[in-house]
Amino acid sequence: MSQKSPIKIAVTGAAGNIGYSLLFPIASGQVFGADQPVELQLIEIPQGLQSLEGVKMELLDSAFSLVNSITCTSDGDEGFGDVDYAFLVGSKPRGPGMERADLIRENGPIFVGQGQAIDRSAKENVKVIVVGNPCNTNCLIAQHQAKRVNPRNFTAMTRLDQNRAKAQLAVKSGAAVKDISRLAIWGNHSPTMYPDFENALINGKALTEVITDSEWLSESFIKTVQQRGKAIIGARGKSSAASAAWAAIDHAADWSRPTAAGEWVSMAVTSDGSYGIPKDIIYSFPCTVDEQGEYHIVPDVALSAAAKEKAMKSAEELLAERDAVKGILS
Ligand code: NAX
Repeated sequence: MSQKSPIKIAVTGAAGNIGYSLLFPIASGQVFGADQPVELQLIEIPQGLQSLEGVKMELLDSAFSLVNSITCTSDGDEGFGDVDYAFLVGSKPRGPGMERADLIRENGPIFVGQGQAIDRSAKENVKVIVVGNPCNTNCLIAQHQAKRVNPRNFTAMTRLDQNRAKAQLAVKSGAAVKDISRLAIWGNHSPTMYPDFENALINGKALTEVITDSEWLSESFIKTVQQRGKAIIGARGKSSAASAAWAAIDHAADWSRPTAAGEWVSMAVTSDGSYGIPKDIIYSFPCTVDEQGEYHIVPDVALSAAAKEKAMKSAEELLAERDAVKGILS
């Protein structure tokens, strides 16, 4: 039997908490298929390289039959060289007393450099998944630097928010997570995101007919999803890592295969002006993916006045973030 050609996968921040949880499922074939060999190109800042060597040793010790090679580097051109997928995970965490705008300014230059390296060195059809926060705006920054790559190929991750929302709804309704569909996240990966329960289904039935506690849905549910990251830090003393890695895996896997009939996946993608959301910001919409691995924003989703207001509020936040980094957008 002839073997598939290997695909090259770059992961930045590969020695970090999310990186550590992300690399093993990728190496095992759970993301790109049990017959798909991979070449891992792991990128860290120089201070992270020693720890990254340890991660490489563990990957080797797992004896994954699909891993053809593992490169550890601080050089963007080497790390992104010829890659098919790039997971941009590495960025500086928010420090004590730091405002969101400070974080955006601190991390912006990282994504300028990585966008430029992707432009010079990655495959033209590379698929980029930005996880490092503030992920929507970091994605926008990198996208602006990589003019050779189709802007559609830059996406940011709101899948963790979708997964969190589905899990909350499953607990509340007593249904299984798999029975909940069309739960989409709108907007920014931030506390302004809007988890749209109005269009969600449980076993094909309107979710609002199954969960009739409308106050819980419009207040407690939305807040819980919006604040879940903070709650995890409060409980664990560290930010979400394994669940974030699994969400990145879901995002990548769902971008590489057709979406199940009737289902939607949340992806932060370049706005084309749908639903009145300003064009060219990286905004999370309900999407479907076709046979060719192309995503499409789901058209004609009915949004109530309250939902539209929330969706627009998150867009306004993204416009303000774009404004904060306009000096580094080319
Ligand atoms: P860690 O601090 O554990 O790891 C980050 C790693 O990135 C470190 O090893 C660091 O050396 C490396 N790094 C920093 N700058 C780099 C650069 N310029 N090039 C390459 N590597 C670099 O953080 P971790 O818990 O792994 O989180 C990573 C990012 O994901 C953070 O920005 C975090 O806020 C973000 N998250 C995003 C989520 C989402 O849903 N989009 C949820 C989880 C998480 O909060």
